[in-house]
Amino acid sequence: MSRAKFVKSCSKLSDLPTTGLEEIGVVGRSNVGKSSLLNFIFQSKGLVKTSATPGKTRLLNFFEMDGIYFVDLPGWGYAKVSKSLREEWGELAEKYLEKRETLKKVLFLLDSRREPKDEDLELYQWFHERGLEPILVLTKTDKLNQSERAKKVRAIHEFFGEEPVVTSAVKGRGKEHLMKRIKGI
Ligand SMILES: Nc1nc2c(ncn2[C@@H]2O[C@H](COP(=O)(O)OP(=O)(O)O)[C@@H](O)[C@H]2O)c(=O)[nH]1
Ligand SMILES: [Mg+2]
Repeated sequence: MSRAKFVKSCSKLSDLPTTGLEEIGVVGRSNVGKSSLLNFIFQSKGLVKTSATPGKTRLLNFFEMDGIYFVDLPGWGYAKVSKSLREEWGELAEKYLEKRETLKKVLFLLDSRREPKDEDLELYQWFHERGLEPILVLTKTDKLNQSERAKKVRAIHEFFGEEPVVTSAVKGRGKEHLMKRIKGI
């Protein structure tokens, strides 16, 4: 495994890298644990900034590891109704997700302590329709005990029709499973 490195932050589509490397997008609500999960995957403490710095939130942040780009996308807010979700999220993220040809998969993060909403399911289905392969990732599972965790995994499986990868950036849980899914093995 090579060391992960920061590539660039993009504020518009014309900024996107043109190297043709395949990309994995990381999506989910603000605070779900996107940046922490990336640091965990990269085995780095501070490569990905975990505090939502105003002004940074609308950027697409590119990192590279093992010849794959990982893209930390802007998070969408809490408690927004479905209709405004995409608007809130920002045009850049939406256009990127719609059109980017080198984007192959998205890690769709779900917080262990939250109930998935219909709008999450809509987005998940939209990813499938768009030909992306959404991989459900349950974050912060250190906050649940074993039986709560099993129950949560079942509930998500029922809701989305797919079992999530169980992770904890704090406990260092789930990396191997996640990397297998990312690399398609
Ligand atoms: N207990 C626990 N907290 C986490 C975990 N991952 C992230 N957090 C915390 O959740 C908050 C949001 O994390 P961050 O990675 O910045 O979320 P982002 O907004 O989706 O990028 C921070 O306070 C993190 O310390 C985890 O696996 N376990
Ligand atoms: Mg973040």
